[in-house]
Amino acid sequence: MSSFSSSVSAQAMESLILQLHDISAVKFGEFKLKSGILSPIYIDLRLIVSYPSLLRQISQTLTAIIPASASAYDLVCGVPYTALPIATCISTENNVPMLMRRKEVKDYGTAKAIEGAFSSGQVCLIIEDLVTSGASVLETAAPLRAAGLKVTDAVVMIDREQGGRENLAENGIRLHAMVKLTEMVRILKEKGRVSEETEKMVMKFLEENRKVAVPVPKVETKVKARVPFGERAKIAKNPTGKRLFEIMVQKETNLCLSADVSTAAALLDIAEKVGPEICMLKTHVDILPDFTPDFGSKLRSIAEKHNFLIFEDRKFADIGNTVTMQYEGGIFRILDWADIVNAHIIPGPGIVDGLKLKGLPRGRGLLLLAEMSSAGNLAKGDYTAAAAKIAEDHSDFVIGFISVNPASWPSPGNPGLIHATPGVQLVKGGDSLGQQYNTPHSVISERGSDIIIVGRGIIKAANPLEAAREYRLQGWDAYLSNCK
Ligand code: 5BU
Repeated sequence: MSSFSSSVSAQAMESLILQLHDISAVKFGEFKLKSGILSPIYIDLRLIVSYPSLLRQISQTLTAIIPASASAYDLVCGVPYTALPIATCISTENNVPMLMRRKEVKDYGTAKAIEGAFSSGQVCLIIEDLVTSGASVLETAAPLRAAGLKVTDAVVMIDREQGGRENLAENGIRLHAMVKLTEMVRILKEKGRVSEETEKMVMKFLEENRKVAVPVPKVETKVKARVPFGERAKIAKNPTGKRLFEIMVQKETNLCLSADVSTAAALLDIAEKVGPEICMLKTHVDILPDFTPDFGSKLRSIAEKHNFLIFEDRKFADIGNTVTMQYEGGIFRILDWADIVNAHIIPGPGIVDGLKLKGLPRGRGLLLLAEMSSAGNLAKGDYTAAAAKIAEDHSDFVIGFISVNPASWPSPGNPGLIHATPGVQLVKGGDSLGQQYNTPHSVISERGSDIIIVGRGIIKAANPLEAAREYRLQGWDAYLSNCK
């Protein structure tokens, strides 16, 4: 293991910042960002490769800022691409081996996601140039962790102070930044490089953009010790609910993939690839333009091969008589291939009776929508309590709930019923249409859910299989942490 000392003089730091300004790695003006917004500051640290002396100083400074308490590393890995030369310098100067993460892994089966020699259990320090939300550090941590490496710390040149530190901490990674962006702007102003007016404008911009991040309310509830899934399998009344618990134990996964891809072909493809990582695969069959009647049997054979259940997220919401027809008939014939469906309880318990009439003889299971993940939804309080009551009354068919914060429910409820939660990504936040994300750790170990349902966090990742592995590890670790 290597050891780094910690201390950088204010003078050395100032000199570095001035040099970054000299080479225009930090620029002031009016710049259009990828997101379309106009920014008064632009940072491009790719330029440092053209200034070897500066690159060396940066690497030495990054080495020096690691606190002694977090200074033992077996390996370093830079976040591609800008941080790669920095990581190389840190590696050679400190004689610590380096790893490289491949950004594009074309063939999931054979291509390596990480280049270099390592063994499972070694500690890897992540090196990054600029941290905003922390997402790119997490994307690099994911394959490293999936390969059995420990990732606990990341060292970064500039922290934009836009939630990165908190998001990384949430994922078990401490952030060590050479300089915060606001500090950097203040120093440039002090040294006469920018006017007071520019400084104010940049500070205002940074403050306003900080507000763009979707605030996620702090969860106060703590989960008491869990009944392990294996025990709950014995309590579950419904055969599909029982099987789901058993699969989770056998495969050590509480991950459900929400396969919201654009075609049936792509869905079958991702089911085949990610199948070994999941306990359940969730579909929205009505979004598939190339649906054919053999879709169900094709998906079922993949599910059998990889031992996962199929959950059609149909969200039935009509009177009992109508849902019997919607469940069984039409083009999709959901009853024939979906192990599990879900329903709103807005029509009252008759909807459960209707679905049960068709589903129970086939051994199928039902999840009730007790809560939702989207901002401003109305499924709370008495509504959630009513869902819990209906589930208890029909626990031969109802296998559990779509829920968001079951630890906050007044009663812990029947342990034979399962909780599955959508709105999960490695970083807290949301999308532009009201979706709200919590992390696997927060969903499972703080909010007391059992299954994480992940869509875009996996399917939009550069490498969906690796992303699925990372979610599986995080979800399962969070479950185990409550079992102790
Ligand atoms: P995402 O890409 O991880 O945001 O996808 C979430 C999926 O879960 C998507 O298929 C939604 O339809 C589904 N979902 C949800 O997001 N929130 C809810 O409350 C319920 C379902 Br119920």
